Amino acid sequence: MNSSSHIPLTSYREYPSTEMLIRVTHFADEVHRRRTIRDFSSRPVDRAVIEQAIRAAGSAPSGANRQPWHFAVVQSADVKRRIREAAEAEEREFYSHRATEEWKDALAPLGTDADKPFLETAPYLIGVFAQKFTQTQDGERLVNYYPIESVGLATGILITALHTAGLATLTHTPSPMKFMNEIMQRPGDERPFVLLVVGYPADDCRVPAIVRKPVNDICSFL
Ligand code: IYR
Repeated sequence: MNSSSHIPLTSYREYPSTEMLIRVTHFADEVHRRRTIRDFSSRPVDRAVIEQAIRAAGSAPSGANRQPWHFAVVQSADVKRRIREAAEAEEREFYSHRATEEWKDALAPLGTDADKPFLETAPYLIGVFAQKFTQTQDGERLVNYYPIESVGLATGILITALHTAGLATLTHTPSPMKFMNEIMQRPGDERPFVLLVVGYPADDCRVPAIVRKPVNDICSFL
């Protein structure tokens, strides 16, 4: 390995094994409190909180460290209205034609439909985009590796960071999402990954009674 550009690892922190278990259990409890919501309050949120959450997302590992992500943060009521109109048009198609009966049956417990008022109510919409290419300083176009996987990892950290801050999210995926490029002014070679709705839950917010798979059902030790 060419180590000329390597530096000592100074940021790593080890914890005593008892503390290790306490910390990870606390973290697991904390993230298990997170719920995806669809009833948002219009209460404003400090932009600095959004910036720090995005900074956290930017720490995700990525293929060849290309960091192939862009987060388009929408606050403007006008832009939100245009996004809602475009998303609802796609969703109407989805619910009336595109979705199979099997798919609609799977969604029934969530109680979703083509109306997406939260796209205007919530204080922030974050369009997450995956960059298939990186433009170098001298105009060269490099292909990125595992951009979708990398952006998925960054989005997980973003959702967790917002949850830690006391905010709620909805991972909204109107399908297709290509309208996001134009409305959010992103280049055509960026792929919209998710439209993250961010804010406080409405006072009367209700969530579906879902359960999470127990740990023994989602892992195996070999
Ligand atoms: N995009 C639609 C449908 C939808 C699809 C899945 I998969 C979900 O987990 C939830 C909804 C909508 O947002 O209503």
